[in-house]
Amino acid sequence: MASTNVVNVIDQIASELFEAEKNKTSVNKFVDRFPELNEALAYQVQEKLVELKCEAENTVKIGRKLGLTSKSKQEMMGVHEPSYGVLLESMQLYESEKISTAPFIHAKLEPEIAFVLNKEVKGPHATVADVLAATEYIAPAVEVIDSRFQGFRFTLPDVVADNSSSSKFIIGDRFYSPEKFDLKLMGMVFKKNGEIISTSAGAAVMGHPARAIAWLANKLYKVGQSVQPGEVVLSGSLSGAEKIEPGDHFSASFDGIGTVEAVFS
Ligand code: OOG
Repeated sequence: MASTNVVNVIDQIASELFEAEKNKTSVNKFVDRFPELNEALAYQVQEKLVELKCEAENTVKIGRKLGLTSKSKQEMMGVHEPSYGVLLESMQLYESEKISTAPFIHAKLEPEIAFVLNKEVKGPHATVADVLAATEYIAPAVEVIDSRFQGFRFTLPDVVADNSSSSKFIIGDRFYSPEKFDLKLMGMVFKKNGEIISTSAGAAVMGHPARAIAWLANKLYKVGQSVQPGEVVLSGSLSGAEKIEPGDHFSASFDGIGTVEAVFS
């Protein structure tokens, strides 16, 4: 049973993060104000925040995202462990629509490989092979991340509480069985306004993008959960995140599975 004090801290942080997103204002890191905010408590804040968002947006959970699964992202953010967050139906956007930057605080874009599962993946010893056997299809994706923290500055518990900087995501409309591909060697070219901004391969994500999902299943096991059939999972950025400005046109092309594009206004 959580003590009243802990419940108050969870509610307080969740509501400040909820208001920050709604009002497009950023907040300071919470670890300084709430020294008790560790990773485990932060995941409880995340759950509360997701509850508030589901209620306010009349939406439902459809999957999870991994964050900070690549060296380039860990170095960029100064956080050296992965995190996960929850994806909601209201976060999904489509390639054909122009995305307004108006609701964002200081959004960035990341190229990722999306997995859609048709079987449960359960820890504590889930492997890459278990994830691949449970994957119905993979697809190219981009994630819009938008931290509620000033200057994108946070510690691991802060970013966990903030639903791992989740904002929006787009999944390309062609789907492939993972069997035909060696996902560690899958090349990726990330472009902004026609210029290449980074190149990478699947192995940038924990050596294999499916390893990020195995990590997620093993992490969820500790709180009595698992990755569920039907869930969409974004396996984490293959490269550094790129700032989004109105008028930007991004594309992420993956060897063999095609390109996903995102246009902003
Ligand atoms: C945390 C989320 C990073 C990824 O794929 O690495 C992330 C952040 O950098 O704000 O989603």
